Amino acid sequence: MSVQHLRVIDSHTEGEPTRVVIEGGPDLGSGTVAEKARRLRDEHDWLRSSVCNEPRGHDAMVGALLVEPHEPDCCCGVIFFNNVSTLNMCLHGTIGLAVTLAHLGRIGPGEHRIDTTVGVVVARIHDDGSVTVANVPSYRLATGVEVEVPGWGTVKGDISWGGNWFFLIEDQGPAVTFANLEALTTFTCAVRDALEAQGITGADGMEIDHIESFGPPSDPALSDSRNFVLCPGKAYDRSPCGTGTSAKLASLHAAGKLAPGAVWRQAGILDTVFSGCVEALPDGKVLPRVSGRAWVTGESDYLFDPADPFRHGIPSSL
Ligand code: PYC
Repeated sequence: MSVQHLRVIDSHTEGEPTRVVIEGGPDLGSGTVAEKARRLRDEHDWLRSSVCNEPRGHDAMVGALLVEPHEPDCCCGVIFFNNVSTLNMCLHGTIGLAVTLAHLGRIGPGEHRIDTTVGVVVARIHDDGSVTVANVPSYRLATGVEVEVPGWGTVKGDISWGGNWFFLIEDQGPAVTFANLEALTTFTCAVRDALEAQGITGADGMEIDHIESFGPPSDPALSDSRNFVLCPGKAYDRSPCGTGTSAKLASLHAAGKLAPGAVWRQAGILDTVFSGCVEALPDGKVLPRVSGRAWVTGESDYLFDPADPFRHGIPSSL
């Protein structure tokens, strides 16, 4: 492999990190972003591991590789990934990407189409620097789904798509507070394992790889609900999770609890907030729009010394 270096820009979106690779990625050939993502996963996993895993990264890191878009009129394509694998979509990461591209002077206020693994999303950069992302069409696949979770009993939830597959749980398991991070991680990992063991999946057998637990807001003046989101692997989302908020909006709409255009304020475990609303689509799905803020925190050049046994990262134990 002839890689000399990678150039990355770090940001965080409401607490959740995004590391955008702007230079030095491998040639992923032509085709759709989904095809390029498969090639990245199957043939160039060193990039994901170098960016997200120690010693450069950590378990909560989300990476974003800029690629040529396939869909027309897009400013870029992007492949998201984390400490264990590529991700379908990442909305906090899209906000981080938009702020990063603005920091580089490549885009400015206004709307920008971005080609992702699961479809085109549109990021609008507002004059105050906040970003609204019109996500991919989202929907509730099933409600009241029961899963037997060893040690926790029967857990009931919705299965919804918001760019990733989510199992949404309300008022079950440990209370959704920062003090309960460890118990929430244990609980949601047990739920995810049980879903897999019992063959409960998203559409087309796709794995439900995100588990989202909801509780009351810490302050109803600031948000409508607080969540804890377990990401693929064992790290939790420090932000309210944009695809998770989209899945929640789709579930609320399907339950008749969220009218088109009405605003839902979703707090994450750090009590930072994404606000969102839906537009109803003719096929029964919804188009979620989710807003949040991101801040650029650093720029780095990564060096790859052939003598360094960990130049491509230490595999995550999670
Ligand atoms: O914001 O969509 C999101 C997300 C997915 C995984 C981590 N964050």
